[in-house]
This record gives sequence, structure tokens and C-alpha cells, in this order.
Amino acid sequence: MLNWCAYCQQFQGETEPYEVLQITHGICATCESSMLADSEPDLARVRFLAELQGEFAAAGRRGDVGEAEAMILRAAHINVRPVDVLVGLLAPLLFEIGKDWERGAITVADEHRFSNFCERVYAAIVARTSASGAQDSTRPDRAHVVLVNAPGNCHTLGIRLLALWLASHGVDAHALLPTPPLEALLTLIRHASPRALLVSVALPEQIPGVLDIAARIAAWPEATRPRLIVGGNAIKLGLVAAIPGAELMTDIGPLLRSLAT
Ligand code: B12
Repeated sequence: MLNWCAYCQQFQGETEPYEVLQITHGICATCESSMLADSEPDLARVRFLAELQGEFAAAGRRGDVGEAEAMILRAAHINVRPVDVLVGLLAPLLFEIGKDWERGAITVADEHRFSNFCERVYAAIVARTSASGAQDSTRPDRAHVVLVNAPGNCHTLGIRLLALWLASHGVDAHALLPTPPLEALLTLIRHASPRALLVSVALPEQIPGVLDIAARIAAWPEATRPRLIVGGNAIKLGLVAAIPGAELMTDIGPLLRSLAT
């Protein structure tokens, strides 16, 4: 389920069951603590998001990026942020495309067309976000995090989207692509000393590389150790039970809240 705030219309993260793409509305912590929660949510906006997702699915199947950009502008007119469209509407459609491909309902070419469409929409939104200075870099105490893929994970869109979304919420987030070899990664993390190292795992086969990273970081003195947080498709689907020395996170909503504390 895709959890959006019914008041500010910002994406809050997903909740189980992840395979259900339906939009569900709640109230985010900011709106709850403000006057907004006393007003009625705008139901027309709620319907708008569901319709928009259907339109994105159709545009993606056609690979029509121009149409997607027009939809993003329409959404922006009612204060729905492009980055939330990307993470809260478009990324879940990729999850569905993956399932369609797995059960043979679409061809590899269909899947590639849709992925390529998402890449181009992502590029358009990054260009727009940089141009408007929309990333919140004003908080002096903002968390610094580094995102990498698990060794062998070629799914690069996840950490790029996540970095963009975290940055839009004031986190100093850097996606490191491609993943450096282990020693280079550790040296880099030692120097950058981020609050957290976020590692993305798409398939369970990628776990051994994460175990190596976790074991090496666990040997560092406690004061120099970043939090090691592991997420991504394989974690979301519960395909990995535990990784010693690491926190597993199935969703980005709790991730954002935990980085704020
Ligand atoms: C596009 C795609 C590809 C593209 C990737 C292109 C690219 N540059 O990214 C290509 C063609 C390269 C590819 C290759 C493969 N793929 Co693929 N792919 C996909 C697909 C359709 C979309 C991936 C995507 O971008 N999703 C959108 C992003 C935003 O989602 P995400 O990565 O999950 O990230 C979100 C969250 O998980 C979270 N998150 C991500 N990282 C982290 C980290 C932390 C710490 C936290 C808290 C959260 C978090 O934040 C993101 C935003 O919400 C998925 C379907 C799916 N379920 O996603 C299959 C999928 C992941 N692929 C799959 C497979 C099998 C493969 C291949 C093995 C196919 C093959 N036979 O070659 C290879 C493996 C390559 C490799 N070594 O990694 C399977 C994995 C099955 C499994 N669970 O084991 C999937 C699920 C498709 C399926 N249903 O079968 N793939």
C-alpha cells in the first residue's frame, strides 16, 4: 500500500502488503502537529493521485515521457512534489512491472521500455529539482548518509530515487555508484564518517557482499562506526532474515524518521 498524507499530499512510504499498489491516506507527523489536521482532507486530491498513477502506468507502457512531464506539472499545480510522484507513484509501478515480467505477462522489451521511461522521468525531475533548488539543505543538524548497492546489485534506480527523496526531506544523502571495491568503500566511509551507510539489496544472492561490509565495520571502534542499514527489494519481500551488525528496513518511512532522531 502506498501511504500518502491526506493533508500536505507528501508521500510517506509504503506499508504491507507491498504488492498492493493501492493508495492509502493518513496524516504525517508535521500535519498532525499543525492546524492542518483540524481541517477536512481534500478528497478531490486523494482521487487525483489514484487517477494519476493509472495515467503514469499507461504513459510508461507507451514510453511517453512528454506525457509524464505534463502530468508532473499538473501534480505540481496542486502542490504534489515531483519527487513524491517519482517515489510514491512511479517506483511502485516498476515493482508491478517486475511481477508482470516474472509471470510472463509482458516481454523483456516491454519491461525495458517501462524502465527506460522511469529513467527519463527521473532525469527530468532531477534537472527540475536542481534548477529550483528544491532540496532542503538549510538544516544545520541534517543527517549525513551514504547509499550504496550491495556488491553485484545492478539495480541502480532504487538508491538514486531514495537519495533524492531523503534530500528533499533535509537529509544530506549521497548515492555512490557504482559500488567501490570493499577496501575502497571502507576507506571512503572512514573519511566521510556518515551517520549511516545504507545498502540496497535486490536479490538474496547479493547478501554475502553485505556480510563482508558488516563484519569489517563491526570491527571498528564504536565511536567511528556508522549505522549500517540494509534495505531494498529483497529486504522488503522478507527474503533475508538477519544480517549481524546491520539493521534491516523494509520501508523508507521508518528510515526517514530514524534518521531524524
Ligand atoms: C528494472 C529492473 C532491472 C534492470 C535494472 C536497471 C537499473 N539500472 O536499475 C536490469 C535489467 C539491469 C535488471 C537486472 C536483473 N534483475 Co531486475 N528488476 C528490475 C525491476 C523491474 C525494477 C527495479 C527498480 O528500479 N525498482 C524501483 C526502485 C525504486 O525500487 P527498489 O530498488 O526496490 O528501491 C525502493 C525500495 O526498495 C527502497 N530501497 C532501496 N534500497 C534501499 C536501501 C535501504 C537501506 C532502504 C531502507 C530502502 C531501500 O527505496 C526505493 C524507493 O522506495 C525489478 C522489479 C522490482 N520489484 O523492483 C526487477 C527485479 C528486482 N529484478 C529481478 C531479477 C531476477 C533480475 C535479474 C537476475 C534478471 C536476469 N536474469 O538477469 C538481473 C539481476 C542483476 C543484478 N545483478 O542485480 C527480480 C528479483 C527477484 C528476487 N526477488 O530475487 C525482480 C524483483 C523482478 C521479478 N519480479 O522477478 N533488473
